[in-house]
Amino acid sequence: MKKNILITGATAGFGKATAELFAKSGWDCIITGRRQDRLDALAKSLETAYGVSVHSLCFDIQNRAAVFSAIESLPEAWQSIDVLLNNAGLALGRDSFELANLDDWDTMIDTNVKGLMYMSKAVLPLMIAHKKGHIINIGSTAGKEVYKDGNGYCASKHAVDAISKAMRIDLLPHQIKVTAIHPGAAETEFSLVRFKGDDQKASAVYDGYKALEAADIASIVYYVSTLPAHVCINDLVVTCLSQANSFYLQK
Ligand code: NDP
Ligand code: 8X3
Repeated sequence: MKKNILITGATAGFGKATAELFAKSGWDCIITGRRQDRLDALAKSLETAYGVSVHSLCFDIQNRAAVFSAIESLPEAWQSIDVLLNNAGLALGRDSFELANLDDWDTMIDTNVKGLMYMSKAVLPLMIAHKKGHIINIGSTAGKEVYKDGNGYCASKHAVDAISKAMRIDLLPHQIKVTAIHPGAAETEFSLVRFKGDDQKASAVYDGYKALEAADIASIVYYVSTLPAHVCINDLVVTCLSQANSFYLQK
């Protein structure tokens, strides 16, 4: 039977690469993000290239009402969701705690933590009703070790780690899988967003080594999503060969 995946943050990076891989493999996709033009272009290209159905939902994941109304708006044919990929997220700034920007903290917590919780809470009743489901949360190595000047972002990703563990316990009676994937440095729009459009600072993050690519994460999401029904990968840390953890990166 045809399967579908709901991907938050499908307009760039990991989310877009995941939509491409799943569509190529015959899955229907629900793609979300705030940039309607990118959603439209992606939907069109996936439908044309792979003959799958794509449904897009444009909303800001920080907005609780928008999250719930987006999910409530799903036509019945789309309400049986096999996989929810909680991927939308960002880092903003890299400053010492006393210098960090309060609005940046709010945005990271509202997006990476509260947005992920709202999405899960909105989708779960559908999964429970259909007696199946898999929630995959994108954490980070920043959710495993705290690094200097990472304060707000590291806090938000440690929260994703904790929320994933909590969900796994609480959802046991419903037989819903919960997987957390924690990538290290990956070359996407992530650093451009973090450094607020400063191209030089962003590209310096990836200088001197081969970072992960968005397609690497997509293939891991696909792998964990296609295991036998009784198998669940709970927690997975993935870095490029040049990175050991948040602290050690060989350039
Ligand atoms: P990108 O910046 O390339 O993509 C981020 C995606 O998140 C975009 O599609 C963006 O869509 C969406 N997004 C951001 N804020 C919101 C919002 N408020 N509402 C809805 N969608 C939103 O980054 P990545 O692909 O690298 O990041 C994806 C996830 O992976 C994030 O959670 C990030 O923290 C995590 N991660 C990234 C790593 C890296 O090194 N790249 C490593 C470890 C984890 P739009 O702007 O259209 O709303
Ligand atoms: C992204 C990886 O090292 O910039 O989550 O925090 S890092």
